Amino acid sequence: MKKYSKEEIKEVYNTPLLDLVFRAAATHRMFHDPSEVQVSSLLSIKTGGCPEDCGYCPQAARYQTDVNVHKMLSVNDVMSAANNAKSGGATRMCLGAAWREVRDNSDFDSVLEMVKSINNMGMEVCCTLGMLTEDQAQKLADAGLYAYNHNLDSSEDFYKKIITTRKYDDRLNTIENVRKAKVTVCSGGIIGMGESVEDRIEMLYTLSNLNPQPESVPINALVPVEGTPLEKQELVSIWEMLRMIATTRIVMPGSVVRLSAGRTQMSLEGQALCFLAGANSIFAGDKLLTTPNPAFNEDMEMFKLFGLKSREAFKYAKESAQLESVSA
Ligand code: SAM
Ligand code: DTB
Ligand code: SF4
Repeated sequence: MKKYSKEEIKEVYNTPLLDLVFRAAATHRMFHDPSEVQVSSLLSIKTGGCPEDCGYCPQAARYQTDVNVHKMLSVNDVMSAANNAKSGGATRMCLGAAWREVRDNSDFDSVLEMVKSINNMGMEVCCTLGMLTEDQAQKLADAGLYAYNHNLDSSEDFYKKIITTRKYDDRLNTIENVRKAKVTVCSGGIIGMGESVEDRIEMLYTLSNLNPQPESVPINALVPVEGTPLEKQELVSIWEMLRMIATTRIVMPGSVVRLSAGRTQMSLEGQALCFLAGANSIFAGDKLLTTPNPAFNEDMEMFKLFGLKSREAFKYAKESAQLESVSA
C-alpha cells in the first residue's frame, strides 16, 4: 500500500470537493464492491462510570450526564441482542465497555464467553474495552475475536487537550498488542471536537502509516452530549465529514471506512455522498453506545433507495485465505 506523507495527505484533503469525491469513488471501486456495506451492531455491555476524562464522552464518571449507568450485562442478554442484530441483517457485533483498561477478572471472563458464543453464531465479533495487554489480546483472539476497536481519535497534540488520563502512546501500544495477537485492528477518530485540519491530517498520517493499515477505520462526527466539556461544540458540517471520509478512503484504500457516530444529524443526501466517497460500513440499530442512531428500518430503506446491500460475515477473511492458498 502506498504510504502518504503529511504534505500529500494535506494536498488530497484540500482537493476541490467534487474532484476529491470523484477520486475517492474511483479508488473505492478498485478495492471494494461499491454495492456492499458492512453492517455492525453496537452494544454497550457496561455503561458509564468510567474513570477516564475523555472530553467528548458521556460515560466518564466525572461529568454530569444523563447516561443510564449499568454494570456488565449478562451473557444471556448479550446473546439475545446478538440474535436480534443477526436476524436484522447485521454481520458484525461490536461490544463496548466503559473501561479504562481490561482487568483479569470475572467480567473479562464473561466477555470471553460472549465472544466465543457470538462467533459460534457466525457473526464477526468486535470489542472495544479500553487498553489491553498482550496476554489479554491473546485471550480474546483465542475466544474467536475478529476485531478490536481502539481509536486514535485525533492528532497526538490535540489528544492532550481532550484527554489527560492516558497518553497517545498508550493507544498505539494497545493497537500493537492487538496486532501481535493477530486480531484485526479497527481504529479511527472523531471530527468536530475543535481540532484543526492539520490535526485531522496528522491522525490520518499516523493511522495510514501503521503497518499493516487498520482493517477498519471509523470516522465519527462528534455527538455533543450535555454535561461533557464538548457539549457546546457546533455540529460538524457534512462537507467536512465528506472530505474526511474521502481522504481516509484514498490514503487507506483497502480498509473498511465506517461512517460512524453522527448519522442522525446527516441527511440522506449527505450519507449518499459519503457512501459514494468510499464509506462502506455503518453502525445500525437505534442506539450507538448511549446516544441515538437512525432507526434500523430507516437504514434498510436507505440501502434500498441507494441500491446497497449488507456484506456477508467474514468475507474479507475468506478472500485473503483464498489468496494465500492460491499463492502457496
Ligand atoms: N472505553 C473504551 C475506549 O475509550 O477505547 C471503549 C469505548 S469508547 C466510548 C469508544 C469510542 O467512542 C471513543 O474512542 C470515541 O472515538 C467514540 N466516542 C465516544 N463518545 C463520542 C461522542 N460523543 N461522539 C462521537 N464519538 C464518540
Ligand atoms: C467508534 O468509533 N464509534 C463507536 C464505536 N467505535 C465504539 C462509538 C460511538 C459512540 C458515540 C457516543 C455514544 O453513543 O455514547
Ligand atoms: Fe471511558 Fe472510553 Fe468514554 Fe474515555 S471514551 S471516558 S475511556 S468510555
